[in-house]
Amino acid sequence: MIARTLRAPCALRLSVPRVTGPLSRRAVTTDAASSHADKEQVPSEDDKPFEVRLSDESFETYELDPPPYTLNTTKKELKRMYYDMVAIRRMEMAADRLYKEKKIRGFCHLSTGQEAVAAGIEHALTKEDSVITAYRCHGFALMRGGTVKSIIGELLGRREGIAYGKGGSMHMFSKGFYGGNGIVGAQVPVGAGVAFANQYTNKEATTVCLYGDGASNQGQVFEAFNMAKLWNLPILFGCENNKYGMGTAANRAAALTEYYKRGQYIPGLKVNGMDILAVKAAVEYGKSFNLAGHGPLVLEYVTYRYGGHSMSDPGTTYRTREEIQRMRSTNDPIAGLKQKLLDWEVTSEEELKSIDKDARAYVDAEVKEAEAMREPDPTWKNLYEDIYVRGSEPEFLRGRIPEENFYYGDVDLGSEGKRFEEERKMM
Ligand SMILES: Cc1ncc(C[n+]2csc(CCOP(=O)(O)OP(=O)(O)O)c2C)c(N)n1
Ligand SMILES: [Mg+2]
Repeated sequence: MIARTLRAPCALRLSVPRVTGPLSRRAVTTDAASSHADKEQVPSEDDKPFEVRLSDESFETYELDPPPYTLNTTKKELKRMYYDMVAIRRMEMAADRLYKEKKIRGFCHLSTGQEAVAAGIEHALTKEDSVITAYRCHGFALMRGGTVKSIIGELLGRREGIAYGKGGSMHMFSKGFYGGNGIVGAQVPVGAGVAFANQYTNKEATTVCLYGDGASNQGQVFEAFNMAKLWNLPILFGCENNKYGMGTAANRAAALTEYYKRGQYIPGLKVNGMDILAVKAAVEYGKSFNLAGHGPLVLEYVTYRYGGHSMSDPGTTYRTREEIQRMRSTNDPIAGLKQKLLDWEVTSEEELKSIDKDARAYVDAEVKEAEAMREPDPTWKNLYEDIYVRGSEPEFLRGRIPEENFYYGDVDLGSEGKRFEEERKMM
């Protein structure tokens, strides 16, 4: 039944220009160093474009012509990509430490191993475009313009955090970044709504809407697909396939693990999510597809998460240590790009070391500042503020009992902190 449905009629083929390139039906690699460039062709200038050839195994397509297997980039951009991935990883390492020191409480999901997805997507977008993702969101928040200080501050629950310290790990937002969403799959219809808003207001923008392989089995994902296709919304649905959900291998949870085909009537594109260049090329292509009015695409970024699902999961009960070690040592997105930058003589060992040092110094300094932020005052104002957009609060918020009702107009900013303290002592 499924197989028959997937062999959709040719009428569904879209009229994007057919590009010459290798056959689309290949197994996608997760080799992070699979792209090629002739070092003789690499210009000496930092911002002069040159061409990189992607591996034949960068993409697999469904009812879609493949993207070009070449990508124009510059030395400057490649170095920035490297910096971005190093910064994300360093920030996640800081979060890991702070969680273990019990300074970060609650949930914390790290993306170590998946950096090429967040960074590669951002390099294909402008700030006019939108991104929305699930709870594994720290890297996306950084790429969308959040500072390390505001992200770590958020994790620590500080007022200067990116969501005033009230969202925590799973709920970070910034301009053009709609979170950070904790309910598995919930961001997919919301992302379709963002794309609908863009279409409705004639904004030339795409929406990148990410979810996990586990989330892709949610009913609401298919409902969102249906509306997106019906209205031809400019959206790039994207399954970050890191091979596991929460303690469950993808093939134990999904009847069809070819996530790029799961839009059925929506064309799909599977991408090597360990190669930042392949990710950038895919999203650039997807964006032009969206903006040409062809409607949504379903992307699948094939990637891998090194750590557990969250901090409470050692991540080794449902997969072998050898598998993790193999992915780390042979498919790492940062090491892969590093190797290419050296092979192509885009940069020297010394310059790379100094980029590493700069990224680490930036992250470390910001983490230090975040740790020095004071804890928020335990006031009623701080507790009830930001439930509504400031200035649009209703008269009161109901408590469990009438005595617990909170009247916004009643807040005495001077004394309410003290009142809170006194009430707490009386409990
Ligand atoms: C509706 C809902 N069901 C269950 C959960 C608990 N839960 C949190 S993450 C997760 C697994 C999701 O896996 P995947 O989508 O592959 O994302 P990954 O964690 O691998 O990035 C589950 C079941 C939830 N948050 N929301
Ligand atoms: Mg997963």
